[in-house]
Amino acid sequence: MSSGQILHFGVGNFFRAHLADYTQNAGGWWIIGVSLRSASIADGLKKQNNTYTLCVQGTEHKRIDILQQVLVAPQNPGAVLAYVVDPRVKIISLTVTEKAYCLGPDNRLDLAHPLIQADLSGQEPQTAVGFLARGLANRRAPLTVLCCDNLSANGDVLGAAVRDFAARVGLSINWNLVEFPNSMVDRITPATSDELRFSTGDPMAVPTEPFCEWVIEDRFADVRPNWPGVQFVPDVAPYEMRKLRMLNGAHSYLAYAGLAAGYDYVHQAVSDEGLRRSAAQLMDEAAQTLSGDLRTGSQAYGLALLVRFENPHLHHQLRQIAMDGSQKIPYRWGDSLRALAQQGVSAPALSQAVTAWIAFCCAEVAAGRALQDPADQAIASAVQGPAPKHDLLALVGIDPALLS
Ligand code: CS2
Repeated sequence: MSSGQILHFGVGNFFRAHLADYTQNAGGWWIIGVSLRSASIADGLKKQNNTYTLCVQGTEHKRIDILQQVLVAPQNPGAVLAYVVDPRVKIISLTVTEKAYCLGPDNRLDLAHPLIQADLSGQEPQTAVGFLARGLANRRAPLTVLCCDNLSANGDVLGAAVRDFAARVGLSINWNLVEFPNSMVDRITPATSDELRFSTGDPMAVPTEPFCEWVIEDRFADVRPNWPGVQFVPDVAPYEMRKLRMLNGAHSYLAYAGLAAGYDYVHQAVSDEGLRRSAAQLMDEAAQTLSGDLRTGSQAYGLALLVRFENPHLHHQLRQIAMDGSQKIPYRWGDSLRALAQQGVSAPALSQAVTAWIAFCCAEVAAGRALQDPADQAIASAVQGPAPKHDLLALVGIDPALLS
């Protein structure tokens, strides 16, 4: 059995239900967590010896005790950098959400992003990309950087972002030592409710579904845990396209259309006949952009997704999924819309989804609610400007001509 340490950026519920669970099942490995911003998760976990209850709906309550410690990067950036360099750390993994990569519309590092500007200026890093680039400049041992966020070609994109950062400040990095495999991650993991905290007696409990999936490009610089159930493949792209375009694509549609219809949770939205039909149609449209076996099996995959969405025990809030639309929509709908246009196929359900997002933005601004989106200001000015639809579509890189 292999052993080693993983340094993990982003200690939210998804990581605690996915990578932490898989790694505990593998045995022999420890995880050092890093919170890039708030201290609340680190503080909460520290009070209970860095352990917590993973509540796998319908099956088990499992104690996860694989975290050695959780660092809060703004409190101790030097310690985080030291771990990036530490040869005992064989893998650095990330679940920091789409927006934390600070990418521009071309999926490259946005060098004008205020946090990236600050990191480039030589201050102690604040971003994952800044920590990686500055740490890698001093790294002498092989390292695998494993991005586990819902971005297309997530490893390639992160690798390019780190390279762009390093090039901008003239850091010299031994790239032969580092691999950035792509990966597809899947496990529906809602936010923790007060009810769950109360019923488990664990303020840091994490609810999740029984289903989980992880497909990783088999490109590691050094040893890795023997994660049970993980598929190691030469090319992750087909799996990642299927998951992003079908699962996440339908999720985002249900979020925007479901909120407009007055629902709070995914299981309610998917039980509405009209919304369910449109979500299924969106998945059918997305499936036409897939290739080979995954396209052949897409109908069964889509049906299984509807069953997962129907799960009434998860209480997965539509508002949680609706967050950060500007960051999610390009991968979830934009890529499918472009692929279908190239095939000359119309996409009414995907177009309906885009319309639902536009309506959601307009409704939130009209109601005076703060948009939970890093592009909140741009969205608000688009909505209040002369051409809301045109300007909102430009924000997510969707050409109006693609919509049916
Ligand atoms: C969801 C995802 O919040 C969201 O945007 O679509 O977190 C989704 O639950 C996961 O990707 C499922 O693996």
